Amino acid sequence: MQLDHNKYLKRCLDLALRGASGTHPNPMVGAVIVSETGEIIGEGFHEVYGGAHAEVNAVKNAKSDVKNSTIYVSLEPCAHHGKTPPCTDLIIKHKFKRLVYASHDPNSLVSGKGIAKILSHRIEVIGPEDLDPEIVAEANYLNRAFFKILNRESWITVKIAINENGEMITVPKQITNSNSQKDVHLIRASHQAVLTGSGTLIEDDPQLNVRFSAEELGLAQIKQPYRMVLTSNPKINLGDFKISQGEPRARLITNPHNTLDLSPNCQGQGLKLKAIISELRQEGISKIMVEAGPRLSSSFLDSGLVDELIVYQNTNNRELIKKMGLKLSPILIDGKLIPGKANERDDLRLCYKLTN
Ligand code: AOF
Ligand code: ZN
Repeated sequence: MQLDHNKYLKRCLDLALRGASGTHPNPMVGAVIVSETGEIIGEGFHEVYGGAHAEVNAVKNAKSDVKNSTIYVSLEPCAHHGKTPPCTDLIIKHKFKRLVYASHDPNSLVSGKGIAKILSHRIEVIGPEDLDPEIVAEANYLNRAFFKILNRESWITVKIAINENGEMITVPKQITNSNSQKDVHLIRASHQAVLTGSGTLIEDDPQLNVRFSAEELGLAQIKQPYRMVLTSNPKINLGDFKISQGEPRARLITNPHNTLDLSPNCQGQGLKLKAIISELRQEGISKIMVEAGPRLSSSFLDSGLVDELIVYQNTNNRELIKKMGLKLSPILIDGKLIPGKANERDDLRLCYKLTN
């Protein structure tokens, strides 16, 4: 029987997304075990950093013998002894007939290493080169932050919301559509830290945490992001604001000499933001969402540090984006626009990829 690779890999990607909160800096990975007759007999995903890999969970959850079945994985199975034993050994041990995987794992501990071993055990391997480029692009897109962070860099997402006049709205409570709020909370949950400025802190008193349940967001669990306020104002006391409530404790980031100038045209400010991001990276914080007012958001955009800009717009009028004067290019995968999840009614969510 000819198996529909796209169908099972799509399922892998859906499963992988359930691990969007708490797996970082590991990738999101899903695995599906399919019998010779095309029945799904096991499913699993990487649920938490340091925990079992997707393949291990799929084998553990299998409802019948996996021998001679096909294992679909969204990412090349690992070949190293890390926090868990190599998944390639598991595939060999259980005598799978075939492995189908959608993305190469550029991690030098993994890349290509396990595939040769699997082939030497006469297990058929179908990799990205043999698959539909669209599903491969989707799998690569899912782990875009992981791929960048492997190169000792950070991933930065800036989120803004604009009203029908193209003016920026700083907090999601001002967006009428509750789907946008849910979306924002999902994005917070999938980042390690949410960063804002003191302007937003004072004006909006935001909490910047995730207040939807894991179930509501379609996640296995929620890891609350670190919350950080960037300011040059030494008088700010976080205890005066809602952000001081809850865990993990919010933190103030100031320049030691209080010379942090975040105005968009301030010369050299990009460097200061770079220094802050690189310090956070050294602490292991490498996936950061900026949810701030126009000044800090613009500073980040000017700094060249931003990987993705997400704009929520409560009208379907793309002209407004142009009015904002932003020089942006939409996310393109193999020439196709990936607009992100469209919201119900009149809210529009636009994702712009700003780095390669
Ligand atoms: C897989 N399946 O589900 C995941 C993989 O520290 P460890 O042992 O968890 O290994 C982490 C590395 O393993 C990670 O950097 C990536 O290269 C790979 N992740 N591989 O076969 C999975 N999460
Ligand atoms: Zn593994």
